[in-house]
Amino acid sequence: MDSIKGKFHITNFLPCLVSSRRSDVLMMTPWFAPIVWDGTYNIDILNAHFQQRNVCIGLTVFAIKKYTVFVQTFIETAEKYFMVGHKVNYYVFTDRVTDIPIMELAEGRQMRVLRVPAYQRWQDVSMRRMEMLRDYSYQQFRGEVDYLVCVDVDMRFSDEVGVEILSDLFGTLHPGMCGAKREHYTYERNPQSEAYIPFDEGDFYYAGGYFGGNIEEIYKLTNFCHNAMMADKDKNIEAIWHDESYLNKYFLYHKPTKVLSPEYLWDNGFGIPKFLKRQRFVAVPKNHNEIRN
Ligand code: 2GW
Ligand code: MN
Repeated sequence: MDSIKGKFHITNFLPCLVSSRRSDVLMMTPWFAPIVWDGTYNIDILNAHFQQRNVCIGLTVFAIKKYTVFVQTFIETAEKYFMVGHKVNYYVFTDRVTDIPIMELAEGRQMRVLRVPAYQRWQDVSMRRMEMLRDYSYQQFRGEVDYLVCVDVDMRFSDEVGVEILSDLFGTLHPGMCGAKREHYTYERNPQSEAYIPFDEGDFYYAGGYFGGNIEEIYKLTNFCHNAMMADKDKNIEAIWHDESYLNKYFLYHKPTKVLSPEYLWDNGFGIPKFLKRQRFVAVPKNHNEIRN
């Protein structure tokens, strides 16, 4: 009777389990990590799960020199959309402590301003984030939060980002590179570099501006990236996309346990393709001349 529709046939499951699927996008990596898209998860189940564990989530950003101008919008929009209903610690790394606005936060949410040095070269400003994240993971984050979400500051939240993203180690598909052929990924191609990835390797191209995981995993990731950058520096090499290149190298041999779709890191300069049902975290347009000099 049930010869074709066996016990595990999809029609035997509850509608809410079956509806958590998308047929237009890749939903799982070949190593069985979920790729998080709108319509692929049940947020009520996940909220209950993480609430029960009473998790605290750390959100880290760097606002060095003129990038302090981005902090207000970043935090305001995070208050509205980031992990609402869960415990959140914002960690703002800056060299200009007095430029960071004092903001009123919802209950269960706190902000810590961490004073750090400002490197002269912008490439170093970007890359040294790895070293500082490593050091603070060990010294401070370990005792304060369960997960870290590490992002660029020139961004605003414009839709929900919740516990569906949490996993031991996660990366995000780069909005400009999803759908590109592997050989066109802008990995570092110099074999002398610690970030080198050959043309016939690599799964996805991950964005430098959005990764996370538990503290232990973020410690390992940032430690690897920083050490690789220092080894290259000794050889007078710098990878093509700085920290992003080293991050991609790390993820090649340490597969993320979850991958976030570009919903989680979008730039409206790319338009809004059909598969993109939500833009949860988008780049704030910036006047490069004014802000970077
Ligand atoms: C200054 C001049 C030029 C470039 C960056 C900066 C700068 C960056 C700065 O003066 N102050 C500062 O705090 N930053 C921090 O570095 C800030 O958190 C910013 O979001 C982050 C990355 O710089 P950003 O956002 O200007 O560069 P994007 O959006 O092109 O970043 C992508 O590529 C980078 C590597 O080149 C990183 O991998 C980054 O994560 C990517 O999103
Ligand atoms: Mn950015």
